[in-house]
Amino acid sequence: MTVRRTSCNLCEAICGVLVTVEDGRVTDIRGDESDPLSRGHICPKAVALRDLQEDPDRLTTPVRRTADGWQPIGWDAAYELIAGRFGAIQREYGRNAVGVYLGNPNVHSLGALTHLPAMVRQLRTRNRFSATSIDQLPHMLASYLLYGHQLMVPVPDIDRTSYLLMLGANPLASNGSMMTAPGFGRRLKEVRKRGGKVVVIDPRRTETAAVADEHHFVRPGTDAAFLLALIHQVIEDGNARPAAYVDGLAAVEEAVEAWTPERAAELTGVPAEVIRRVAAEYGTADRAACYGRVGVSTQQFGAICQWAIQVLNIITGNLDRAGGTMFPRPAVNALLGLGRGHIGVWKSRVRGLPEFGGELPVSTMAEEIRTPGDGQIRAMLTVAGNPVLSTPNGRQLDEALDSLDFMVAVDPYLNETTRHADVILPPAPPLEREHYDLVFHQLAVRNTARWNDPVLPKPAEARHDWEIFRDLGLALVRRTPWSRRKVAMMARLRVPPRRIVDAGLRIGPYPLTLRKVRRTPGGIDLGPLQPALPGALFHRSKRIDLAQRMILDDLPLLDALTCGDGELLLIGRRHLRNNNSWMHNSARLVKGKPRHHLLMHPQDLADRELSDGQLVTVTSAAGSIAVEVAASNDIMPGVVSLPHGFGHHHPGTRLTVASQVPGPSANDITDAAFTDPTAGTAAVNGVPVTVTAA
Ligand SMILES: Nc1nc2c(c(=O)[nH]1)N[C@H]1C(S)=C(S)[C@@H](COP(=O)(O)OP(=O)(O)OC[C@H]3O[C@@H](n4cnc5c(=O)[nH]c(N)nc54)[C@H](O)[C@@H]3O)O[C@H]1N2
Ligand SMILES: Nc1nc2c(c(=O)[nH]1)N[C@H]1C(S)=C(S)[C@@H](COP(=O)(O)OP(=O)(O)OC[C@H]3O[C@@H](n4cnc5c(=O)[nH]c(N)nc54)[C@H](O)[C@@H]3O)O[C@H]1N2
Ligand code: SF4
Ligand SMILES: [Mo]
Repeated sequence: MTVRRTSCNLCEAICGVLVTVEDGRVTDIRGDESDPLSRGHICPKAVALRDLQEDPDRLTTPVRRTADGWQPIGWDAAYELIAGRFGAIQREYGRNAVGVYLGNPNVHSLGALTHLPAMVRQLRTRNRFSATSIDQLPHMLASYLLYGHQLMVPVPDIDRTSYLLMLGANPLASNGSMMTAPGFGRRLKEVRKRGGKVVVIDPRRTETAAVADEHHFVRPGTDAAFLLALIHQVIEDGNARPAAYVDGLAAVEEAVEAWTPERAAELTGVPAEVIRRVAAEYGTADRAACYGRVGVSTQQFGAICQWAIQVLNIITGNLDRAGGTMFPRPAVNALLGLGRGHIGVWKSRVRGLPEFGGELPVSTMAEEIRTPGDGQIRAMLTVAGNPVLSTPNGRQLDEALDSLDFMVAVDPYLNETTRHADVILPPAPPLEREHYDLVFHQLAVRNTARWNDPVLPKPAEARHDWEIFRDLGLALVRRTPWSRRKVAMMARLRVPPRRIVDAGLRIGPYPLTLRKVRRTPGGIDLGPLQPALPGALFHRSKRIDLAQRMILDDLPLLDALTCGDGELLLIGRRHLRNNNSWMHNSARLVKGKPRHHLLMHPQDLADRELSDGQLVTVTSAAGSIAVEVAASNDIMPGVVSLPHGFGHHHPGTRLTVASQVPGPSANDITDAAFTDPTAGTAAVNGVPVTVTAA
């Protein structure tokens, strides 16, 4: 029996775990007290690392679709087949005829971060999509505009703050996002124990709202009005005192002039006196942090919301001070590995939505496959993504994928999306991998560094994800004519992740090497966050300009907001034991009470003569689904809540446990046409729906 240290990569909390291995099998997984960031915290999903390892449905060799069903294929034969087919399709229809979707687990894998972008670059296509545009794009846009780099994202300094204002986030279920703070619940308790205050703004009285000092319902999609009114009131109270390196306050003052608390109250449902009081408390707190997550990103005015949150923190002097919002300084600087960002350099072919950071909004993916013409997508590569369940109007995408000439998936499961593939390449599971977290140290509330050796050996015939990207990349490059760049790229693809991490540590801000970090397997503590401005800004001027034209020009769009009498708006939710679209195949995680119900206020049920538990039809502009409804006093009247990631009832998948899990896919009724006008982010929250008896 041995106990090995690693960290859980299933969510952004990156908890340290101790894994007990007996005779080559995992027998126990628990929290690692020696991890300076997670301090022993884990959640019920950690044990699923073992289920992933042992799941008989998990693919362990590449497979190819044939007339006789799925057949194993050798790795090299698979790479040649794929490079050949992609090449032929691009020669015939142009390079944009191959599309790519990169899904969420890529950011949780070292090998994907070090080797996937280089491989994708070999496809030279502009039809690139990822989960970003149904997730954190507005955060990245705000950071790009204000701080000059898309990943220079400040995080609440939760361990020192005295006032935390949270919108559209439920870290007690999600364990925190764009903010790596394992043990979020305990950290919130500590804020309150220190005499601090936690305020939650959410259309549902969430698990997080239950442990906060205050919770206020907000009408979905109207947070921008609430935030502009806060800024208005902070300025009116004389509490706007931005740092010397900040410009544009006068333009902001003018832009929010009409956004009085009374006007915002009418639209948001948050009473004017609450807006006034929160503004006063926020404006005078000695250390305050405002944080907004998925609920204020994947909604119609997500870009305005995330800009406004930054503006609120900046003008109250809370950006870059202890207990406010701060910039992490990780041992490997992830910002250097990624461009600063750009927006609108090209537009999507059919609808003309802007690219961001080289990717088009995922809401345009199905139409780019289905609409004939020059530049139409005829082949797709998906990597660690299940967009049939996770992107708007999944049914339309399901049909679109079926119409492709060729599709490849890098994925361990034959699921709702990968069932459309011609070839599936399964990477080795997390416990067989080495890991250093490049992304989430960049978003962590404390600076730490940690390397994980693999817990279990990888079978000889299995491949790590980085090896798949390397070999597929090489197969693609080999087909191009000789050039210096070709030789350099081939050399680059062959550098293993650990060497990239070592180099990153050596040029990083601390005197570290991979060897030094490995000596402390529980992780090295590099201390609390430190002030970094204005020096760390990527703008050459070393100044922050609040008055971003892109945002200010779109503020008048908010005039279209209404109080929406009689309307129902759909929002999403997460549960501690679910993980997006892909962990329902763990029997241990899915057991217990069903959690797919549509939550609805008793008054809304009564108005429609519906009753608790009844099967109802939920209809939006995109389609309709049938689902059981559950009465809840914790949801705002006029709002219904449905989790995404369910709907595992497609034929041709290999998901023995998940296919028994009840519940439809929420994204069968979210609408690909409903996007944030500023940046094209999918608005999956605040979708107008009707609910009737099924
Ligand atoms: N309605 C609604 N829709 C949403 C959201 C919402 O709140 N509401 N949230 C959105 C958000 S924030 C996100 S991030 C997206 C996520 O949506 P996706 O990007 O589709 O990601 P997942 O649903 O996590 O699907 C993960 C896929 O990767 C595979 N996988 C798991 N581990 C690995 C691995 O290590 N390597 C590889 N190659 N594959 C792996 C799984 O089998 C699965 O097919 O969903 C979005 N969709
Ligand atoms: N257990 C678990 N953990 C996860 C995931 C998971 O699927 N399961 N997914 C991971 C991923 S990919 C991500 S991106 C993060 C997301 O992390 P969070 O953002 O914390 O995710 P949610 O729990 O969906 O919380 C979003 C909240 O927004 C609220 N909301 C919806 N619409 C609005 C609105 O218009 N205004 C306001 N103010 N609130 C609104 C919802 O009611 C919900 O409480 O979680 C990650 N962690
Ligand atoms: S909170 Fe749970 S899922 Fe997230 S890293 Fe920790 S143990 Fe894993
Ligand atoms: Mo996400």
